[in-house]
Amino acid sequence: MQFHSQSSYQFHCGKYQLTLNRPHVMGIVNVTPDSFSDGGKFVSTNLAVEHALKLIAEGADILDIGGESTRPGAAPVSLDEELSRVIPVIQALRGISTVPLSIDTYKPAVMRAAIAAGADIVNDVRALQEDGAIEAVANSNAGVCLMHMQGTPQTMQLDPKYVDVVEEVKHFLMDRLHVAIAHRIVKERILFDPGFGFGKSTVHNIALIQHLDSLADLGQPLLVGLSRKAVLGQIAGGDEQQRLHAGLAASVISVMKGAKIVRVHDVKATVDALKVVAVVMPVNNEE
Ligand code: 9MG
Repeated sequence: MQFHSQSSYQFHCGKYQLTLNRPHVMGIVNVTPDSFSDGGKFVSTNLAVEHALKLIAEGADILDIGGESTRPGAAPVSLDEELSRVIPVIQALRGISTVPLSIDTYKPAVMRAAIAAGADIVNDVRALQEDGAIEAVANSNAGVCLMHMQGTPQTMQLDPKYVDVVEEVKHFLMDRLHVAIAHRIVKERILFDPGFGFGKSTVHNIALIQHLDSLADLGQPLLVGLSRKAVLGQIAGGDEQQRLHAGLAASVISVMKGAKIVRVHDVKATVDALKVVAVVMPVNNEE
């Protein structure tokens, strides 16, 4: 496989300017009952922070903190419940770490509270389409990840349909970019994400991986999340816990095809794999 011609982006998020001239690893911190269960809120906050610190020690460049599952079929949680899960974790991490923090949410009230607590990036699987979401980001200096999704997590995998998935995802992301820019969110603050598994069949996901370079050519840094996703099981077999090797292959391919950030559960293994890519990957720092 050829390397996609690698441009280097400056990504402005909160008080950080990340130079994306090497692959960056975003570690996933899910503050949901199935991740850090029982023992009450205090215990789950402590366990989430402990897990976050482990990911930082393993080399995570960014942490993505989420309090509502976006898995297919997952039930939404209330605003109060989501706030009570994520805000204490962000506050605790902000006090002890300088790693850029991302909040995984589509709710404007959670965005605002998370940014006030010290989050630097809003990772929105709905690409700022909720009422008030654009304003929540525009009235801050946070970076934002605009992700494509067809449908909602409750319905998205029932029967996803596209005429041309790659062109439709590209069109959606460019459209959301223009809306964001019209609200004075400068392009240096914006990441694109094709949203693997969000309203996409195996065929759609594979087509998007194959054409990732054309998404990278849209001119915004690309974030990719394939870690432990069903498409990897459909290709390589295995349940969620058995998808590490397939996930590493997916991260390496994504970066070779131009992705700048990979969102993963398995930070140490991914960091090691991407060090190999970074060493042999030509980067054009002129852009
Ligand atoms: C929250 N979340 C789950 N999967 C994701 C993906 O692929 N990308 C982004 N940006 N967020 C995701």
